[in-house]
Formats: sequence, C-alpha cells, structure tokens
Amino acid sequence: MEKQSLSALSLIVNQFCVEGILQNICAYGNGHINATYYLETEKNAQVHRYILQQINTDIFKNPDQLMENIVGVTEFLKAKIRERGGDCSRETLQVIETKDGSSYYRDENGSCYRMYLFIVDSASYDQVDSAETFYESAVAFGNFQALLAEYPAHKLHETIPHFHDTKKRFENFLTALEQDICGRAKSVQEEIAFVMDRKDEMDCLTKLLASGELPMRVTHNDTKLNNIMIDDTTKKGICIIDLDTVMPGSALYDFGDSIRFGANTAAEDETDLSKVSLSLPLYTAYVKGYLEGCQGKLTALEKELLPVGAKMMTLECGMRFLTDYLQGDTYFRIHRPKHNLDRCRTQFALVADMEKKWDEMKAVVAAC
Ligand code: ADP
Ligand code: GN1
Ligand code: MG
Repeated sequence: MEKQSLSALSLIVNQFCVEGILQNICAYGNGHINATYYLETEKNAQVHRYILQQINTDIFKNPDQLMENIVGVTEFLKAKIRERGGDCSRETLQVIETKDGSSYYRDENGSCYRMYLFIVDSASYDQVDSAETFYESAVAFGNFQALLAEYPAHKLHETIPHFHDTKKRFENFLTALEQDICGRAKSVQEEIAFVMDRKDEMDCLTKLLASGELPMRVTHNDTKLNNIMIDDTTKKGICIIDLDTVMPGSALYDFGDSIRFGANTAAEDETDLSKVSLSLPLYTAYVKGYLEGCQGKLTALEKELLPVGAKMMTLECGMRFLTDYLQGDTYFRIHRPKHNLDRCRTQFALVADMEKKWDEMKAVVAAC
C-alpha cells in the first residue's frame, strides 16, 4: 500500500464533510494494517478532531462491502446508544461522509480513504496498565458482542474469508513454507517444529462450529486492547473501534484474541522471551469481565472452551506472523527486520506458557 505525503493528505481531507479549515495532520496509532492519521480543523475558533484512514485495499479488496458493514454496524449501535441515553459521538465510531455523500473517498490512483470523528478524552492502550482496566475492556467487548447478537448477520459481508479458520491458516503456512520465496525457512526450524507439533489441534474450533455444537455469532474478530478506547477518567471501555473484521464468528475468537494480546506479560514484539508469560490475574480479570459483558449469552460449551479459544488464537496469530515472515513481510506492517519473526516467537512462547498453566486456566473458568 503506497502512502501519501502529508500535503497530499490535506487535499484528501478536503473531500470530506469536515468542519472548518485543516490546521494539522499527523500519522497516528500502532495498527498493523491501515495507515491512520489524526487531524484537527478549526471553525469560529473551535477545534474539531478527526481520524483519517487509508484503507489497506491489498487486504480489504472490496472497500464498498467493507464500508457497508461499518456503516450498518455503527448505525445499529447508534440506535442502541440513543435508546439508553448514551453519547453517540464517543460510544461508537461515527463515519464522516464525503462531500458527495459516500462513506469513503477513492482517489485517482485507486487509494481509498475514510474518516471518523476522533473519540475525545480517551486512549487506546498497547499494554495493560492494571487488571481493572483489562476487566473493563472485557466488559466492553462482551457487551459489544451481546449488542450485535441482534444484528442481522446475513447483511454482513465476509471482509476476509476464513479469517479465523485456523486449519486454513495452517495450510497457508505450509504453502509459504514449501515455496520459501525468501529462503528464510532454514533459519526458523524451531518455530516450524513448534507449529508441526500442534498440527492435529488446528481444526478443533472449526469442527465444532461446522457441527453446530458451537454457535456462530456476529463477532469483532480483532479484539486486541488497542482496538478499544478507554475513557481517561472512568477507565471504562467506551468505544470498540477497528470494525473492519466484524463478521460471523465464534465468541471464542473474541475472547481468545484479547487474552493473546492483553494477558501477555510482555509486548507482542518483545525480543526477550523470558518476559513473555500468561498473567493468570489478568486472565482471571478478563474471564470475569467477558462473562459479565456477554450477559449470560454464552453456552456451557463456549464457557468450557474459553482456554482453548485463548490458545488457538495465540497459536494462529503466531503462525500468521511466521507465514508473513516466510513470504517477505507483505501483510503486517513491520518497523524493523525480523519484526514478524519476533512477533511469532512471543506468540509461541505464550502458547507454551498456556500449555503449562492449562489446569489453572480451566479452573479459573470453572470458578467464574
Ligand atoms: P488498524 O486496522 O491499522 O489497526 P485502527 O482502526 O485500529 O487501525 O486504528 C489505529 C489506531 O488509531 C487505534 O489503535 C487507535 O489508537 C486510533 N484510532 C482509530 N480510530 C480512532 C477514533 N475514531 N478515535 C480515536 N482514536 C482512533
Ligand atoms: C492486525 O489491525 P490490527 O493491527 O488491529 C490483524 C489481526 C492480528 C493483529 C496482530 C485485519 O490487527 O488479525 O491479530 O494485527 N488484523 C487484520 O497484532 O489482519
Ligand atoms: Mg487496530
């Protein structure tokens, strides 16, 4: 995805229905997929704040469908927030239309941009600051899913097919390994062996979804901590963002991905693997918050399999980082050589630690 200069971006901002005149714009956030910018405009001495995003169309190949999903979900959430007397400008993403009434702008090169209101007095966290904040994020993600239980799932487009089909991700990994286009496979034998040792577990969730034993729900599918805005004062999760992957899925995907990212005692790209472990206090806080947020909607089997969700999402993500490393780092944005390999290694270290703490992970769920 080719990025624009800041001066070119000001012409793009002009395409949207913003209030007043652009004052400044800068790159923003730590997402791995889209290019995100924060901007301020001014009108009658009043500052207005927005987020501009260049949609990664290498990954999201159909921006019309992607934005149709986002507009559909955010309009649905807006009605719910209004019903409960909430503040729609902070509790859901608000799409800012282009001057010709579209939900996104496509420039002459085919690059696609969308704009949201900036959610003020809140922050997204790259690492957990306390068990309480993590608990609040769990309540918010659980609530989000409970709210979307009433969303007409048939209206959703599958923006990335087979997104959490771990078996399929494993097959993609095998293909990348066989092709080995960068000649990197020889240097990652240990990581390859780690995946192979777990090859029989890859379809454990997809099998249960296919048989109907696990319910298919409308889920977020990318529930890492920096995809939720936490209120600066109350520390409650006020708004779920990054709605690109809202699709039919399993609640175990949402639960698992949050644990993968937030209950790790180290950052996703930590190079000192001795710092990586599953924090049982954070895991416990999340289990409690998520069950509460889901408002009794999870089945007995879903609850029982929460630890499996955590392990499978971590294994799958590690495998995706490794696949991208083998393929030459074309999917996840990297900031240094071997960044994807470092990310893969933390995920596998976390899986290994979960395996050690398996009985405790199950006991926490049973106690909740
Ligand atoms: P990516 O898909 O690349 O992860 P995100 O949509 O998650 O992109 O945005 C990247 C970061 O930008 C988020 O982690 C958050 O910090 C910030 N962000 C995105 N949307 C908003 C918003 N409406 N208000 C405030 N911050 C936002
Ligand atoms: C990506 O977009 P972002 O940075 O929130 C990725 C997730 C991964 C995550 C790993 C669309 O999330 O699936 O779990 O990186 N999103 C997409 O950090 O592939
Ligand atoms: Mg994100």
